[in-house]
Amino acid sequence: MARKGERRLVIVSNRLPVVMEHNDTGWFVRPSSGGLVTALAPVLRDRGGIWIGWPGTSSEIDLTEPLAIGTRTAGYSLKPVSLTPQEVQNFYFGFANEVIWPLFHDLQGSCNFDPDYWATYQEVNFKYAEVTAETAGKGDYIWVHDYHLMCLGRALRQLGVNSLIGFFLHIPFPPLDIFLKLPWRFQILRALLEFDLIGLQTLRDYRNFLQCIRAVIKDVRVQLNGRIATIRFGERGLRVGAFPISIDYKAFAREAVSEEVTERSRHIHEELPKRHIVLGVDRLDYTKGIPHKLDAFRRLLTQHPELREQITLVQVVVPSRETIPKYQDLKMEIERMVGEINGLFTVWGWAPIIYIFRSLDRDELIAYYRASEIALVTPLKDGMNLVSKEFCASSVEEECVLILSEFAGAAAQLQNGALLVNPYDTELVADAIHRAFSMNRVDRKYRMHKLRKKIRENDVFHWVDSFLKAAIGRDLHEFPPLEDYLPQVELDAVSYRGETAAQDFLQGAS
Ligand code: GDG
Repeated sequence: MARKGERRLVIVSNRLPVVMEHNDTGWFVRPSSGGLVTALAPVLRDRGGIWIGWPGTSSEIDLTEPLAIGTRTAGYSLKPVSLTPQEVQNFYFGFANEVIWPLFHDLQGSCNFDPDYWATYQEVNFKYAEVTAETAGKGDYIWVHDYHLMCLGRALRQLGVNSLIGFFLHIPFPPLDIFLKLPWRFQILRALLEFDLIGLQTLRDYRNFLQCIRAVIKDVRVQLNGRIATIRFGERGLRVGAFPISIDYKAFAREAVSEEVTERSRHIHEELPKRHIVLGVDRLDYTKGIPHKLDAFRRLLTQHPELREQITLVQVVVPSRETIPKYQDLKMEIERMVGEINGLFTVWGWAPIIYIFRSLDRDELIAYYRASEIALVTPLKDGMNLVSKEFCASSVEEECVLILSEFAGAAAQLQNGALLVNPYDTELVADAIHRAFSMNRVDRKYRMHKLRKKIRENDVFHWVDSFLKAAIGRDLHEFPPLEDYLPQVELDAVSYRGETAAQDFLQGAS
């Protein structure tokens, strides 16, 4: 139990930061990868806290023991939310991934606005709210993450929770003309107004959000105050700001020079002697622009035959959402293109593309970062993109070049050192690879030094600190350190109205 009056950090996200796996001896837990986990795990590991989310398996299995083991190793407690297969289908694969994900990445043509998805989305948000209301104490700070849980603040209020609640959107917020396509545009914005602080990745997202609020919600007053805006709506007042997420810079820089990583990175280069490595690391997702990138690489080899046998694209694609047909099609498209380009240009002893379709362990990932001369990060749209920052942090010799899409949130911070490209302009991307390949050492060092400084000064702890300062005027170090937690968290009761509140919520939001 937390000491009386002490504020704890309660994180709520769609998934817990672990993957449950089964083998002959039973269930076990391993940490999962992904942007959100990479960003928040170091924070909670240092300070402890509670993480609420779906454990990724069907509700019939008793997860108490494996999760307790996960808790011991993770340094924070995990609280599961159970979802039925039908809920996972309509809420996660349906509303989150077929409606909000494509729409918020400006791809409205890929949306499936199924009203059943919306109904389940609200029900599931209410489920998360019930677990959160049971778990969080009155003084705790509840920090909700991402597009799966945009109605959670509203559900919590209807359950009588008066604590301060923050929300951070990891993906972009779309411009008004795209957002207006959403059939539930009013309900989503209205629900978001129940949070006390809304954090977005960039100033572009922040401006889009405010424009949507002004256009869709009547009688709302928006007061701009530098990078933070105050919204007044009836009795409520809340704040909105841009808080660019980042990485644990020191950890990447430290691990990059470890014996293990140095050895692995040397080995990668020995396998590709005297060749420049161009690295791509992307989740399997149509927003990451992988086919466009492959097309640009084909153009480069066609227009600059002198680069053949001197340059190799190592493209890591991390499996993701593989049961969705659109993602299966994308995988086939990528593999067809890789096969075609390799078939066209390969000569004895050199293939232009090394394609890896699996998740790498962390040391291996950092070894690839360290071994590569160029990183090619070209999403069509991305909330931030942590890979670009991790590559720079791991580039300890400061001799590498980052090519970055201007549509990644990271471009706002990294524009002075990276070569910015429009990922749709494959000729421009090919030129940028050529430029990076030919860049002299002084320029490379100058650019990478600037990039690393920027990321070092704006690391993940800075991100959490600025969000919490705006939320409750506290620094991260003012939350109790890990040793102040007992293994089992005792709960403060909250005013709880059960069924009636669930019905109010559903009626109010539909
Ligand atoms: C969302 C937003 C936003 C990747 N491959 C491996 C691996 N990873 C880790 C990387 C990085 C993370 O996954 C990917 O983060 P991104 O930011 O690039 O992208 P999303 O997963 O789409 O994340 C994004 C982010 O949330 C945070 O707010 O930046 O815009 O879409 O940390 O290192 N990790 C390991 N093996 C891999 O093969 N161990």
